[in-house]
Amino acid sequence: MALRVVAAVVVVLLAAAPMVFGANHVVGDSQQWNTGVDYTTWANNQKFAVGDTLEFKYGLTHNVYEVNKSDYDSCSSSNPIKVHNGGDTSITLSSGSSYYLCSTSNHCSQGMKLAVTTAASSTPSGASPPSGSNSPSNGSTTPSPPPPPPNGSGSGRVSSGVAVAGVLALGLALMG
Ligand SMILES: *[C@@H]1O[C@H](CO)[C@@H](O)[C@H](O)[C@H]1NC(C)=O
Ligand SMILES: *[C@@H]1O[C@H](CO)[C@@H](O)[C@H](O)[C@H]1NC(C)=O
Ligand SMILES: *[C@@H]1O[C@H](CO)[C@@H](O)[C@H](O)[C@H]1NC(C)=O
Ligand SMILES: [Cu+2]
Repeated sequence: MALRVVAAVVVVLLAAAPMVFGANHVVGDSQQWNTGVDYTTWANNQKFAVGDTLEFKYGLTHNVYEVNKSDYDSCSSSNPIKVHNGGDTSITLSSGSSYYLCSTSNHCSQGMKLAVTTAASSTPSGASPPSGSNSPSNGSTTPSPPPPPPNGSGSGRVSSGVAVAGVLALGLALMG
């Protein structure tokens, strides 16, 4: 009996896990994808992770061009990586930076442009390892500890889900 309950709980949680993975960021929140919105400020208040989705909602006079950094900086829409139309565009984020703008008339230069950078997943950027005088002599010294695991990533959310599953299963097993 208890085993069957535990099995059912685990199955349900495993089935639910993919739905937990990846937050959806509605660009501009209630202001959506529009002129007159500061998307730099908006993006600075978001935490983007690999696997999250960006959802652009916009009127049909607008569009979403994915461009490279220099085209983002100069508001050039002549070499888009991808073009989206239709008023509701979802984009799944991969690692690194991506750049978006609206190509309609001068909307981009009026601020209708967005740069998104996902959180670094493993190695911290910058800060090269110290060299020379400070390094310990080799041989008897213990190896330096491994870098801490990244937090706030999708895998972290999944493993916390697994931990919750374990606690629930244990509780049910003790009660049953
Ligand atoms: C962006 O694309 C343009 C046109 O293909 C190219 O000239 C430019 O070097 C690219 N910039 C970057 C940062 O990749
Ligand atoms: C100590 O490390 C340096 C550089 O990492 C290396 O050149 C040297 O051979 C090492 N010495 C010993 C005794 O392992
Ligand atoms: C990761 O942990 C550090 C220190 O524990 C914390 O300052 C940072 O905000 C955390 N990052 C995320 C994305 O939770
Ligand atoms: Cu526009």
